[in-house]
Amino acid sequence: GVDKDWWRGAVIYQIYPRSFQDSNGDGVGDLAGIIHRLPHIASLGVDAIWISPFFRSPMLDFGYDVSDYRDVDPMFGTLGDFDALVARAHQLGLKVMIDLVLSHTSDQHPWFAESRHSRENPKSDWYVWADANPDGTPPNNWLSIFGGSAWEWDGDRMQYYLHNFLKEQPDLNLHNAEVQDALLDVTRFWLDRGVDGFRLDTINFYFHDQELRSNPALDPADRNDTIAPAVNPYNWQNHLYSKNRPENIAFLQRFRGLLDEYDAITSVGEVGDAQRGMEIQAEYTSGGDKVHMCYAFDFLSPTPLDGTRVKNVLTMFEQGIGDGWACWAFSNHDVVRHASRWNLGEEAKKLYAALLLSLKGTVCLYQGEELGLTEAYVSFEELQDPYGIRFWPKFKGRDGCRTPMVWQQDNSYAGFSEAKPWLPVAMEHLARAVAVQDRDDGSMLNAYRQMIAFRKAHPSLAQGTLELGFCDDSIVTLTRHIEGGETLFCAFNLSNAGLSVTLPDGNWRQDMATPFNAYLEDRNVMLPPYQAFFAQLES
Ligand code: TEU
Repeated sequence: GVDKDWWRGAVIYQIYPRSFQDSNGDGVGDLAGIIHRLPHIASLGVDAIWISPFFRSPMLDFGYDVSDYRDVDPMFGTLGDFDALVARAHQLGLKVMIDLVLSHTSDQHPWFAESRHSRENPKSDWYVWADANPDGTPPNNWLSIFGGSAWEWDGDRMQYYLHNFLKEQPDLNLHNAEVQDALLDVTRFWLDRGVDGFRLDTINFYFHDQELRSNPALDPADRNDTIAPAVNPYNWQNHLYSKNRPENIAFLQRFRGLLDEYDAITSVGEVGDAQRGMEIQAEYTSGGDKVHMCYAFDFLSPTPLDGTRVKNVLTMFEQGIGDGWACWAFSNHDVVRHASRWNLGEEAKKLYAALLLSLKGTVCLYQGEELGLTEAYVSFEELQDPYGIRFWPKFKGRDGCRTPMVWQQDNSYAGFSEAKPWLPVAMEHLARAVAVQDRDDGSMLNAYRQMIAFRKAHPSLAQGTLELGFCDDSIVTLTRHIEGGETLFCAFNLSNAGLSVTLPDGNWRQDMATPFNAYLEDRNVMLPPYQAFFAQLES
């Protein structure tokens, strides 16, 4: 039968389609390009792909502004290409997850055109409309993540509409049951096309407070820049009323009910909440009747990831997640690549990969992470991201992690395209191209392959119980155990100095199938800089 729990502990590879592989020479990646490169992804040993949005879109937020949920943007191909992609991925043993953006649409979506037209049309209540204050100002103090008020004046309706992101991304009103029905129909459309799961964009913004109460200001000590960069005034509010409203639970249950009509479908919700993170993540993923996984933001923040922080985050999840499930990532299309964010050298990158792939939960890798790519520099003249353009130069935007994937070194556009790409190829990435790393046993790429295989060979890593051992800034030790199966001891040296730790009691056998060279001296685990150690308990 089908393993309906395949997603528990799976490794998911995130594709940003604009920048993965161009097949038609327009400088922008496409679905046919992804099909061409699926063997590379399969060679990593991952379980699934998550493709960032490829739906019809004016591309003001590069696909996160959808104008037709049921079609592929011509820039990316056709529905036929999508069907071919699913078929090929399945042949290669890869599940396919797509990125549903249900919280808002593009202002070019026909629903919005109709809704803004008048106050009395069938879709007049499909978005969040509100009158101005008597002095003409917006209804409350809610802010857009991308800058300024979250309210935009519409001269036709003579009302404000809500947008948590760009003004061209109006928020849908999920308090309206017809809107919920329409979004579930969209979901069904893709389930019927054979997808295996969904990444749900900004599920925390599905509902807003219907009384439109203003958000309280945050005490400066409680500011947290994991969601928005510190220069953004959005960070200075507690978004109590604009997100994560109680009505979300019932909608997520409806959504899950639909998924459960199909076989072995999964969902990972983007549940960022700087103030109530753990509580919301547990709430949305527990009970088996809402989303399957929460996409954890804790390791996406600029805060350096030392051993103490790893321990604190893992402890918080152990205590807080209940029967819910986490999905971890170090990098994605929104944040500075972690190699640069944490200033990691080659050995450190491998060590952090091993740590990520040893975590309890599900893991997302972002395209190029397996090559050890650093953040690319994109000049203001070349910048495409509206968020970066808004806050330049204090925040340089998200383009530095969205530059083209590098496939070959000896090609001006790295084998990505025959035309000038929409964002420049980073010259310093060329020596890290897939073709170069493929032939080098000691490469980053092969270290990722080895650690993914190691995770597969040791189910205690993805799904076992987690017991934290000695941890400080430089070292993390964990014991993992799976019922009726192995017990694994893991030690990670996150520092540039040699360290040793003592083995826990018991008879341990070192497992050498990793890219590391730690060793035992009696009961001392000797860990050279940035090395990891794994051992199994002998019965
Ligand atoms: O991001 C949601 C989100 O909260 C963003 O503000 C994110 O934290 C920010 O980009 C970090 O720099 C999702 C998508 O991942 C993002 O690409 C979209 O722009 C956004 O939703 C709007 O759909």
